[in-house]
Amino acid sequence: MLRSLLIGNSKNTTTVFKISPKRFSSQLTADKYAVKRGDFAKLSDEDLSHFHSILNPNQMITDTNDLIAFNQDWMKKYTGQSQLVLKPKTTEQVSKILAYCNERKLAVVPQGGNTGLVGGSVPVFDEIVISTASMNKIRSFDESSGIFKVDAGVILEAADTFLAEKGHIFPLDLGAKGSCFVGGNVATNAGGLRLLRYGSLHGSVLGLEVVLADGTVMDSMHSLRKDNTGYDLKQLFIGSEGSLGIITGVSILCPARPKSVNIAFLGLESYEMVQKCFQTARSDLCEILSAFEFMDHDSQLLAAKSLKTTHPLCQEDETGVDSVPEYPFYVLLETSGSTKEHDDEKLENFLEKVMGDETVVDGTVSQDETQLRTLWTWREGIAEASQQFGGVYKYDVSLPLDSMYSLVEAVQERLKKLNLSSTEDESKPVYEAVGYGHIGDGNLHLNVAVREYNKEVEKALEPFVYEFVSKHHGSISAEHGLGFQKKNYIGYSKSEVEIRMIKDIKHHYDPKGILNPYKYI
Ligand code: FAD
Ligand code: 2HG
Ligand code: ZN
Repeated sequence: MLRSLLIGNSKNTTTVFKISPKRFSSQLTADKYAVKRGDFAKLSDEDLSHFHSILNPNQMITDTNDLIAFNQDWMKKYTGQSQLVLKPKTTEQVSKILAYCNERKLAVVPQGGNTGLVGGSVPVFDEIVISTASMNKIRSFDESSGIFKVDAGVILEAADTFLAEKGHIFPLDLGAKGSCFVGGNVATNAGGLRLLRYGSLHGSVLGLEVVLADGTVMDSMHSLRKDNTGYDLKQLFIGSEGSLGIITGVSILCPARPKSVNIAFLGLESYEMVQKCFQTARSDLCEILSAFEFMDHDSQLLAAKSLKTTHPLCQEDETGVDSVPEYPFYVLLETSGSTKEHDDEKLENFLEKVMGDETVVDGTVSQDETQLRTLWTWREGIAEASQQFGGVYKYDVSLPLDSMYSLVEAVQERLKKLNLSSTEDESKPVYEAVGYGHIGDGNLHLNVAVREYNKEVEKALEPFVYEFVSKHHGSISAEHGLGFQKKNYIGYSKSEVEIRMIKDIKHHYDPKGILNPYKYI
């Protein structure tokens, strides 16, 4: 029976500092992956003086300690050696910086909130980091059309908070919302938790302002829902991961904010039941279904260990904050609509049906905003929980629904066979391989939690995972992108002709290859 929820620097300096090799030692991406430095110019004191003529001293970072955060990614898997971070405030400043870098052949890395999960946002060698952190103005919002225009460096959560006051919602939500930037979201074509409802950014972004490698500004910050004149150029930059230009402005269509939101957190006995539950949700909840996420048992164990609170489906008298009931799978389902009574009734009927025919064996629903947020943490918290033991290998793949979870099982079996995996034996490099994700979008997240980053584990996983995905006609990246991690593997998802066309476009708009080298392709 369904029970109600119980849970109840910048330094003013002109000298080029060298990153101390000792500080990063063997963890440097370039060493770890034996990358050869491209034929780019090296930063000189004259370059610094030039940047000083464009920016204020507090828009330039050269201090060794202050550079660390910009050189290392969120997973602490990739480490670069940049000696300079530039923080332009205007599109004109970005344009002047890129025109100069292009002329000098200085390589650059566009960086947003640095929450990317494929090593795309940090340098490999000494590329200059161009951070959009100081480009954080909301440009305009049209209440009648819902068209919202922002600088690329606006934090996703700040954008959504602004829109909430106007009765609208940003059509993207993800666990990193407090840190990632809208420009970074567009550059990665982020998918997130409600793609099922609001679709991809390829549909909701109406226009972009982008600075090309040579400093040219492409201004297409349109307010038009329909425009069939010529190629839709903005699409080239959505998901281009900093390889084609720096996005400085985004125009996006933001729908009305739902007035009524419900969450159900469910326990299920098998992956088949997860699929059945999704089919029923799609047909019976239909227009009010706004998210359908699944988690396997061990992903919840990882979350429990890191969240240190009682699992939503644990009985009141159960002890231990890091225990999880023995259901093999969990589903978090969200409904969003405009009339509470209508949505409640629909959800109740749905739950009666799926519990009546034992598709679902346990569950709880949110009763208020606090409970709703807490339930989401058990899904959103897995990304962070999976790296609590030292590191994590992450894969974000698209697969047909019926073969989706078999990838997790195949990887678990492979790691066991190779004697790499154990939750108890600390001498084994792998702690656990877990699966979860946006089942409504056909997107699985496979996380392999490790005690430390380890070549043997990486070799066991790659290209094994990509071969599996290719064999099942999936995509090796459903949402996080190619970045550094998958740059050699695009062939598993794209044909030779497609790869050639991608290379042609890159070469055309960035002939010197200064934008985010060593990544993407
Ligand atoms: P960054 O990490 O700074 O950069 C990412 C890439 O975009 C880099 O290649 C960078 O060079 C480029 N880039 C950044 N800004 C610009 C710009 N202005 N112009 C051109 N290129 C630029 N992703 C999802 O898709 N769905 C999820 O549900 C999701 N959940 C996440 C949860 C957590 C806890 C974390 C840590 C990450 C998650 N991600 C998710 C991945 C990540 O948050 C997204 O990819 C996000 O969109 C990256 O935004 P960012 O501003 O941090 O970009
Ligand atoms: C999510 O859906 C994100 O939570 C992150 O895309 C997934 O960390 C991951 O692998
Ligand atoms: Zn995701």
